[in-house]
Amino acid sequence: MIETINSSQQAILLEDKYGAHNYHPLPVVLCKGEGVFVWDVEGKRYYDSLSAYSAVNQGHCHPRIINAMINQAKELTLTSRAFYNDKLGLAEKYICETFGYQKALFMNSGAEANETAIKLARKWGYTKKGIPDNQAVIVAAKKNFHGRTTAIISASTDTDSRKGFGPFMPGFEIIDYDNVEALATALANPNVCALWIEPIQGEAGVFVPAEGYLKAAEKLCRQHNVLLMMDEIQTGIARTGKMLASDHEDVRADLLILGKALSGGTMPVSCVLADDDIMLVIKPGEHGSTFGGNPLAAAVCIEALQVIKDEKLAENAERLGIVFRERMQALIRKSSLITLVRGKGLLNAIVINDTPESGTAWNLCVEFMKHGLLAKPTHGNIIRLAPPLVITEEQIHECCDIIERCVLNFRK
Ligand code: IF1
Repeated sequence: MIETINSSQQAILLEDKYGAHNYHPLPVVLCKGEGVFVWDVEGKRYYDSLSAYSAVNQGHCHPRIINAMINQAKELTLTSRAFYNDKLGLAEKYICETFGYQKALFMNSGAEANETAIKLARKWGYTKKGIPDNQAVIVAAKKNFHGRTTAIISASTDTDSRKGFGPFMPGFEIIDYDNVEALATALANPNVCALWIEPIQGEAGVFVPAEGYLKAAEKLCRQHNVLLMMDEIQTGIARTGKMLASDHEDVRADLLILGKALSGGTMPVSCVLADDDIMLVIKPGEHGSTFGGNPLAAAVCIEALQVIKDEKLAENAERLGIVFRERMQALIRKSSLITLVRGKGLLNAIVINDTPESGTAWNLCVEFMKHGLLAKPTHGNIIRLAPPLVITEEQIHECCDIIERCVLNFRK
């Protein structure tokens, strides 16, 4: 007989007993989501200010996306790519036209999309740039986050992501982020096939590079015949106030990597976009996955992107991001607990005036939770604040009121 969860404590105990301990969640057990709100098992409502790390940009359980999912699920969910299906081509066309590329390769998780991009870049390096076999180098940035597979963590500089998981994959050179000189030096190596960066480093703590960095990176890539691989899995799909964070500098990646909100947080859908001269280096049978490009994901992806456009969520993120940062700047003037706020659109972070090890950011997030707002620290003393993009101005002020009340009343 299947048990039902009757209390948060019961759910936590079950996970502790039967689940891997690979996370340390805030002590809240959610059972319902709708728009900007989530509810715990006891019926308490919270503002979701994390959006599952920008996977729920369209809001929890968006009716149009859920209906698209239900309708397709009743027809056909999975064929494998051994056969065609009647939805994938529509999704490939839709996403190519949305972002301005010739080809799309659908996968599932963001990590899989990054792995796909690595393989595309390397194969392009060997077959088009003439890099000697197995000598291809991909340049990545310190403090990057691109996923948790063993190849991806081979390019990570984060101890928690790497410790105990070696040996690591060769072929990555790590340089300072937001440093054009370091870029110029690294990309001059003729064996470099790609530069792999996030337009804003999310997990590192919402690090926004200096104005012009992305444009300089694009220029240096063109100059050295290096592919620009842009990981927009967290920053894309309207999160930063434009359809892509790259759009703020009018930068066009050679390999555009998307995930998370591609499905509105309903199921794993990711995608790599590129033009023919890059995408077609992978031949039939050389790459793929069981669920990659399944008809359910295809139908959901089209609707999830259409909602972003129809509801003008990028414009809303741009406008309310300014409101949010102005409120936080005002709070900084009133409290020494927060040292700064940074971000673009509705991808923001506040930096807490205490050491990462102090636990202050965590304790502040627990206070937020008690007052009806869910957020979680990233890297110790930085709290990311990223609500669903459907949030209204009145609701963003309510969130800021909660943050302000907790900060001004916080006692260590
Ligand atoms: C976790 C972090 C965020 C991403 C970027 C690729 C991926 C992610 C820019 C991989 C995924 C998620 C993973 C999730 C928590 C969250 C996260 F804290 F891990 F680092 F957002 F910052 N590129 N980020 O942000 O996509 O394979 O997960 O679909 O691992 O705990 P994925």
